[in-house]
Amino acid sequence: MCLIRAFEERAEIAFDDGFVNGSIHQYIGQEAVGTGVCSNLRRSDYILSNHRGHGHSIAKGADPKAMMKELMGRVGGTSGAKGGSMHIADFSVGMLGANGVLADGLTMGVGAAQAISLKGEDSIVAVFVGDGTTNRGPFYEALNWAMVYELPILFVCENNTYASSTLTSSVTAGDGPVARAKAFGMPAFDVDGNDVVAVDALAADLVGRVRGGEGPHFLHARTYRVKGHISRDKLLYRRDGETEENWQNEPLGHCAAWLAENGMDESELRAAHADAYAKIDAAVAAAKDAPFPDAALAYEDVQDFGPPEPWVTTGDPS
Ligand SMILES: Cc1ncc(C[n+]2csc(CCOP(=O)(O)OP(=O)(O)O)c2C)c(N)n1
Ligand SMILES: [Mg+2]
Repeated sequence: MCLIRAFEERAEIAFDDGFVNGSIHQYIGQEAVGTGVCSNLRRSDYILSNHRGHGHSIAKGADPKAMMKELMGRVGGTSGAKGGSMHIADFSVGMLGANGVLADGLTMGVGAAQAISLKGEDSIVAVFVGDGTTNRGPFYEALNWAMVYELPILFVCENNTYASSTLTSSVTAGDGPVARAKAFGMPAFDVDGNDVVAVDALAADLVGRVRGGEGPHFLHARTYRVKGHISRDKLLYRRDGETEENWQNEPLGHCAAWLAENGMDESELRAAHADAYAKIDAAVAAAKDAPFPDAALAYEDVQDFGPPEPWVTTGDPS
């Protein structure tokens, strides 16, 4: 969680300083979800992520140095500098990709789970999806297909309260994501997503059930997007004091209190933070030092069907 927090804070500075093109969606305030879930996965398991994917990638074991290079479009980036912040992937650790198209990770995750099932492997897939995205059609297709084929997949809904500038509750009918998952017959559970110990415990249970052949499960984590939707967001749609109130319950502070209660010395915690920032500062320096890729590489990794067929008309269009 410290590493994710440090990455997101330094990424924002890099963005503000003009080193990152496009936009970045920060995971600050949600670190407990990705960490609690991924700490229960094996390297041979897979995750699919969304547009807010830095935290998921780090939690699954992607190298922050290569990720920072990807954000800055440099040689050595996780996707060869062609993806950027929203398209980080690292197959070597089972991170099958972040995605800028809402809900696409769900359907691809179902595809990965189907492949595992067909091959008879014991890996599982975890897919991260935002609360707002549960109002998109592919969410339902994915849940339905996963249940019909009893696939080894854990759906993780991160309910951070907002979909861009919209309160998700104001555009969502019915009783929310857990009820919707249960409507497909899928076992679905709710947890305080700011409490990493609680997320870890629930994820351990559900990952065990999925791996044990009990089919798809659904984990709904209540949390809060402390930062704006993207880094430039001025949060003008929030009421006064809302962010500050929610900051009181952010997951790193929550976890620090739990660790103190359970006997961890404060100096150890400070050392963990210092270590995380040192690692990320080194990643930023390495990314700034790395060259931009050769322009000719833009034509590699591109599907090429050759020149287009000549246009054939069948007659007079009138
Ligand atoms: C298909 C599609 N529609 C719209 C968008 C624009 N968009 C990007 S993020 C977002 C809100 C997503 O909210 P949520 O699923 O709650 O995820 P969060 O950003 O809160 O993590 C929208 C509407 C998109 N990327 N893809
Ligand atoms: Mg959301």
